[in-house]
Amino acid sequence: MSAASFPESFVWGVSTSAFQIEGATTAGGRGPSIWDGFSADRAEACDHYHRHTEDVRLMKDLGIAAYRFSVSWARVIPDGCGKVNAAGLDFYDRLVDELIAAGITPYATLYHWDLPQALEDRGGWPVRDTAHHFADYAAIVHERLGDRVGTWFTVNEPWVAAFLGYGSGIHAPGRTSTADAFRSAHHMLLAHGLGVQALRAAGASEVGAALNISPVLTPAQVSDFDRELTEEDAEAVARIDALVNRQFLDPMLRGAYPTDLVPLIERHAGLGHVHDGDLDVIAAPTDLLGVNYYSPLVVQAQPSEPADPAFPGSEGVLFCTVPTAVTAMGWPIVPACLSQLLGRLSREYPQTELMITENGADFVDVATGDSIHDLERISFIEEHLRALRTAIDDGANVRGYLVWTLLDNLEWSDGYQRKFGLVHVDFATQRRRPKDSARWYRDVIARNGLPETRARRPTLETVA
Ligand code: GBH
Repeated sequence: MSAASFPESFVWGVSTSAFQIEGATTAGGRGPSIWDGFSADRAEACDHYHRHTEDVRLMKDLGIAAYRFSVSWARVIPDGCGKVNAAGLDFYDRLVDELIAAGITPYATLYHWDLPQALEDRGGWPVRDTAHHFADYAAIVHERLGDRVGTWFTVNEPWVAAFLGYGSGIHAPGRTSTADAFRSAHHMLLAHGLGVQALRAAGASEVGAALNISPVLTPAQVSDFDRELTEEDAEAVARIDALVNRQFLDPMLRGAYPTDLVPLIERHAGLGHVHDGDLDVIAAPTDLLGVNYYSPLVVQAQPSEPADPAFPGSEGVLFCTVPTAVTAMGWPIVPACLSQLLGRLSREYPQTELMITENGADFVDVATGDSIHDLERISFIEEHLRALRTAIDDGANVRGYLVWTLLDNLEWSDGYQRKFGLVHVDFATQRRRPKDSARWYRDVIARNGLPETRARRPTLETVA
């Protein structure tokens, strides 16, 4: 294997999510979801519900092997439980057929944040029943697609859905209760476990979850991972790591909450919502861990700092900006964190095969005529692929890499201004145009490896 090539069986692809691309929020019998009215922008998104054939063709042109999409719960079961909407299932049925005809393996995610509004009206994720409704929904989707979809992700990034949706309130449903955020997190874990059981019982071949795993570092560690920490900084790092990462990894993969997190959960939410036996359900064996990696969280101890509502218990922890390159959203670009993260997961959870289920970045793209020059995106992906290659050399078991994302889309609370796509979308006309990064990624896939020469970041002049 040359320095820039990947294992022969390596799986290349892209990821999307239903609410961010489908649009058609009232078409074909879909029920409302918590996100429909939450973002200030109209939810027409990429109108993928009507344009899926074109979008599958775009993916075929990229030469990808795998496409991870999410299923809209409210399209399949408009009230979240009870009556099934056949037209909703028909949509995913057609999509899967088209993917297979294009030689693309479908990977389905069952929950990417778009809870049916009807279930939110009954209490949402803070309520335990929601986890049981999720398992019923999982079985229904599997019944229709399971003959062609082999790989299933239960929940996507439960930390974000619980702590931004119910804690800080910057995501739908916009509630701000720390107790509810912890309860939501537990019920999403339970939904995962019950979902795994339901999918296994139905004969699913592979199941897992996709987690946002953010390495937590001090500013000094960003340039030197091995830097010794003061006791205070080490404690701050461990506290944030427990909240964001281990709160989900440990129950799923070790059958227990991290011992350093339990007192915090108890203080904010009690433990009454954690029933006997739940952790056995949550720890049902899985086949694959989806890793969504964007950037590290950089923190240091700072006694006067108040808690950030998205990170309960973070009093005394300062979230820092560091002098690295950043994406347009201001997220630090630290590709080496990806190697470090994959190494850590391989050591601490060795039984689990890994897959990068999301990695990508938003930048302000430069258009010249019909072309869209997104060298910064190329460089971002390239550097992360080099870091991934390093981790594989060091023994990490990584099946593949999925770019976030195929299309410029509806970026949650940030709306349409954020551009994460390999393909540009003109939201006035819905015209799609592959960016330079799409062509570059196609070449990477075709040669199963990186080009010999690195992409150069554009200079300030070319961006202006
Ligand atoms: C992913 O989430 C989503 O799965 C996807 O739908 C979305 O479009 C994509 O990223 C781009 O945003 O800023 O304090 O919350 C990524 C979520 C963002 C979670 C960065 C951790 C850092 C901490 N991650 N975030 S904070």
